[in-house]
Amino acid sequence: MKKTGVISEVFPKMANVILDEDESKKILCTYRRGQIVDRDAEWRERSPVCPGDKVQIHSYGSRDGVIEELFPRTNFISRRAPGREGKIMHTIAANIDFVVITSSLHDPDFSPGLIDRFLIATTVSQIRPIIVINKMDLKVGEERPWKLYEDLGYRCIPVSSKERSGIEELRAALKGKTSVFCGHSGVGKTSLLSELFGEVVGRVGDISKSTGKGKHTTTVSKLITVGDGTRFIDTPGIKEFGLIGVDGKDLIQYFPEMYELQVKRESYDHLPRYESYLRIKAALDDEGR
Ligand SMILES: Nc1nc2c(ncn2[C@@H]2O[C@H](COP(=O)(O)OP(=O)(O)OP(=O)(O)O)[C@@H](O)[C@H]2O)c(=O)[nH]1
Ligand SMILES: [Mg+2]
Repeated sequence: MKKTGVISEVFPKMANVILDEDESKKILCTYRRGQIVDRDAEWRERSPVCPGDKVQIHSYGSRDGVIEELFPRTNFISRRAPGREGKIMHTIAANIDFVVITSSLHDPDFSPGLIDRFLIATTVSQIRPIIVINKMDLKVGEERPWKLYEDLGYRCIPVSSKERSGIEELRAALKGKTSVFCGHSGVGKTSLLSELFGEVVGRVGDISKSTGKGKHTTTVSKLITVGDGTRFIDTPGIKEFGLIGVDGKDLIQYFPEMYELQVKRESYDHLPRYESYLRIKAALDDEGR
């Protein structure tokens, strides 16, 4: 029988599809790459489908099926597939309303590098970002390291999944929308999603005592439906975000506060994101060579 649905999890050569007719039903589908990918695309997809993709399937019985067609994506967020040579990309999620760039205040410490890369990627793909700062219970004094993003006009929501603070504000911001939670390992994406969802979403891991980093507990992205049209996607923590579709020489345009000064021929090396800009530029220039 033909049915439509949304991809919730992707495994090698298989994917779970949540049915549009009944969100409580999941069908494990096989797929043939040749049938669903665009062979002429400049970048080859590491996997031809991703969470959030809308598909038509042919189901056999109530549990198995095959993906027959991938519907066009309204948007998607992709990065260079890590550890792979050449133009291979990893599409993190498709058809989304928000990228929730998840960070933590401490354990691991707030780090702007990955946030800046995600902000650039959301600009490229025209998806709204929200910056979430988790683990506010670890706050020391009046520290607000995310203030620079607030000053730039980005929406920032400080939360603590442990103390359940800020959860209602975040829930209200994401109501009725599809949001993908991304960030370093150990910042508390899965913990936070379990709070928002009201049920355990997946395994939660420790922070390594020696490195202060997470241990890559979530290994497969997962889309969950809340029932009121709200959808969340949990993703594995990432170490690096290789940008696609951004040229080193145009990079400054993605840092509007610096670009504005450059256009006016004023110096901008005193601005808070300058170091981050230089690092990303060096990485892009390196790739371009
Ligand atoms: N103090 C504090 N710890 C938290 C909070 N939220 C999560 N944690 C802890 O942070 C650790 C990592 O949490 P996870 O939810 O597994 O983090 P994650 O971002 O999903 O990590 P990956 O799946 O590896 O990407 C666990 O030990 C959690 O208990 C919080 O608000 N405050
Ligand atoms: Mg996780």
